[in-house]
Amino acid sequence: MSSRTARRPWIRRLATALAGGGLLVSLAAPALAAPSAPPAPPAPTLAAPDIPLANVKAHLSQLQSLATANGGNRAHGRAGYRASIDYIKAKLDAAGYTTTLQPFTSNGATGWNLIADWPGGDPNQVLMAGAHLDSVTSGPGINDNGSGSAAILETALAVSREGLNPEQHLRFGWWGAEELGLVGSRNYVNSLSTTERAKFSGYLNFDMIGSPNPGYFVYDDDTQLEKVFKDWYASKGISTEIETEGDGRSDHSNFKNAGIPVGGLFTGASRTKTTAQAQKWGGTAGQAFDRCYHSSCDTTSNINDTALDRNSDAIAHAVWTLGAGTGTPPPDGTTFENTADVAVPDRGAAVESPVTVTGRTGNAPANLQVGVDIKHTWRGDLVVDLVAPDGTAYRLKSYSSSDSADNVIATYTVDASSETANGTWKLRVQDQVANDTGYIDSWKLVF
Ligand code: DTR
Ligand code: CA
Ligand code: ZN
Ligand code: ZN
Repeated sequence: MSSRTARRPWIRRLATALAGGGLLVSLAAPALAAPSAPPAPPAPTLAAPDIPLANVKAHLSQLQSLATANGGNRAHGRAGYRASIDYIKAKLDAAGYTTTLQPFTSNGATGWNLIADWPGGDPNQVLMAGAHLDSVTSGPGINDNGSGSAAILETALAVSREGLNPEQHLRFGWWGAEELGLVGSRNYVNSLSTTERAKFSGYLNFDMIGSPNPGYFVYDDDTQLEKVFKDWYASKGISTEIETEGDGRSDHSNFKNAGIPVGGLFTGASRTKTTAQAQKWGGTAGQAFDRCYHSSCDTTSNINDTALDRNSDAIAHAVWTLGAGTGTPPPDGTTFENTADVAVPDRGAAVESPVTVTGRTGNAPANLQVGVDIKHTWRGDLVVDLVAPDGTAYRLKSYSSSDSADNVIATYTVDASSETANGTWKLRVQDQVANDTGYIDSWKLVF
């Protein structure tokens, strides 16, 4: 399984569901075939809550006030930017996030990125949503990019309100100095080690998502991330187009260049809406998506509420859907084995052979392979269970009065996805009928 695929447990969960979870038996010989379990339904993911437009707009009003109180903008190196960062950081600290201010210098001035981690989730599966918080010097930058900044802030606050406990680790970022050339996000990506970059399952970018004459554009850089947004919009009866302004136009480019899957949404800037686009989206053909792009009129009146509301809800949907993962790493063939012989008392108490699993993350897979080698005459006497570290027993083989063949040499498939992978697993064997004897020769777990 490619490392890229490994970053997306949600693909594997679907594949597992299609393959059918539950206990399947493939035996070396002779066949003890068990009926294959019906395909298990995909695990239901939690539905995201509605993101209240009023809350998002309240953040925009705050950002507008901060610009007005600080020279009319929130640009890199200006007081309005630092005031914007402090506003957002205070909201996140109060909501239980672990926040970090990451300073950097550009054009001789200090800027900051704000990184907010939601505690929990698999540290090896990081899903990040980001938006640049800086404006140009000519205006308050409410659509560009208060809109993206406010929408991901309110999504982060919704995660806290809901007490979401996603499988993946959620991280949010607000970037400085995007308008100077994607500077802040480049500083952040450059600060990540190769190992840290490999832990990202995706980066979602939101730069201008409330344009007054909006289009509905979806980044087409990564097909899975694109699909999450396109399917959501389709479910609302809204058609979308791919964002065609090309790479390098916003902060996702730095993540993409680092090999991280990226996605995002955009409602348009200075380009002109076509007649065809106006027919499907409404608005005014022949007019720019945002006539106040990089201008002093990019104020709170430069927002289309419907577009901002829809995109805020689409962001929450993506975070809930993509973050839910299963936290179960994909099968990689790692094997843990015990070859010590353990005698099985004739018509006696059950015996156990332990295997200690270490170094795994998250849960055991839905198709955990259990290789068993038990030397025993008239194997029908035997009952064989796999016991998880928490004591949960999974029946591998039941007693059979008619199975007179010798030895149990078999591979069983167990849906152990609800079990923590690390810990001491046991093979439990009991001989329930007198006069045939044997022993556990070896057994193993293959992840
Ligand atoms: N560079 C962004 C605006 C922008 C222009 N084209 C795109 C495409 C995708 C995202 C953003 C943009 C800015 O001025 O901040
Ligand atoms: Ca909403
Ligand atoms: Zn801009
Ligand atoms: Zn922007």
